[in-house]
Amino acid sequence: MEQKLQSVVNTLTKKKKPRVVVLCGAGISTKAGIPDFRSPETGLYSNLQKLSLPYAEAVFDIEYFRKKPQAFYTLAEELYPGKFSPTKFHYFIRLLQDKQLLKRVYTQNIDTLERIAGVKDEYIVEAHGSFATNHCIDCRAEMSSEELKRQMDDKASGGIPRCAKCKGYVKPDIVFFGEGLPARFFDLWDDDSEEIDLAIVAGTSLTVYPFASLPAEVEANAIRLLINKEHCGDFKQNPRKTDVLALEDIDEVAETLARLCGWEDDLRRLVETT
Ligand code: CNA
Repeated sequence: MEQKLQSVVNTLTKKKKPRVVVLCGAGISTKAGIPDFRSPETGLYSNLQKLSLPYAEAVFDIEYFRKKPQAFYTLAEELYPGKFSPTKFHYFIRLLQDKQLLKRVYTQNIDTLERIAGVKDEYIVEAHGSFATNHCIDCRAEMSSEELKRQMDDKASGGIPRCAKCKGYVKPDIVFFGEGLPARFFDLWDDDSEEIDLAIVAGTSLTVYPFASLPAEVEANAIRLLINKEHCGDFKQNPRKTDVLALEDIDEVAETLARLCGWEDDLRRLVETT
């Protein structure tokens, strides 16, 4: 592993002002206790029987939500931010920011753990939205997170947040299947994709588009590092000579990378004090 990571370590420590982009998914948060979608046995999709869904993805399908919002809100209860703490890998991203190497982190996650680890807004693109803001799915009126949570907790009234104006269902601004991604995602990627020295792709099965197409759009002169238990996406379909594969536990790879870069103490300090 250490030998494999050498080109990555050289880029991080020897190159002048390297530009690092992190592209990540649910796998970076499994160690925080949040299940991913597709890991066999532990993933959400294999544990959704209790929601009686016609198919697993229905829980994040906007048309299904219109008919049966209960399934999403049962899951939202489990995933709602505030219950979880960042992992070592989240702090590794923060370390990249502190060392002024981070150009951007594009995350598919809705758990906001990048923010909680101290990564600043300007560096984060929440490609699939987050729980930070909420809107009525009919009239688009905004609802504060406090009010959303209050209505979620009001089980006597059903626990499904409803719009004060039109009584439509309200949902957090998480991008469901059938909805578009935020403009910020496309705007920033247009520029960022041309200015990358190292792309760290971590904790994603690279199956949800358009996010899954990002690694293929990283220019040929950049190094791509995949940290994931499975070999997937463009790393499998169109491997490049300079690709680095770390098909191991994400937090362990983060620790190894920090050690090889001489940042072990910095990472430990962030984990212990943030
Ligand atoms: P996914 O399809 O579930 O893939 C996760 C990947 O991570 C898999 O390839 C796993 O093998 C891998 N993995 C899991 N744990 C580890 C680990 N400890 N070390 C190494 N590899 C690991 O998830 P994607 O993100 O690719 O799918 C996109 C969906 C998932 C997005 O729309 C998210 O909104 C959605 N999601 C987000 C969260 C969250 O916010 N934490 C949780 C569950 C699902």
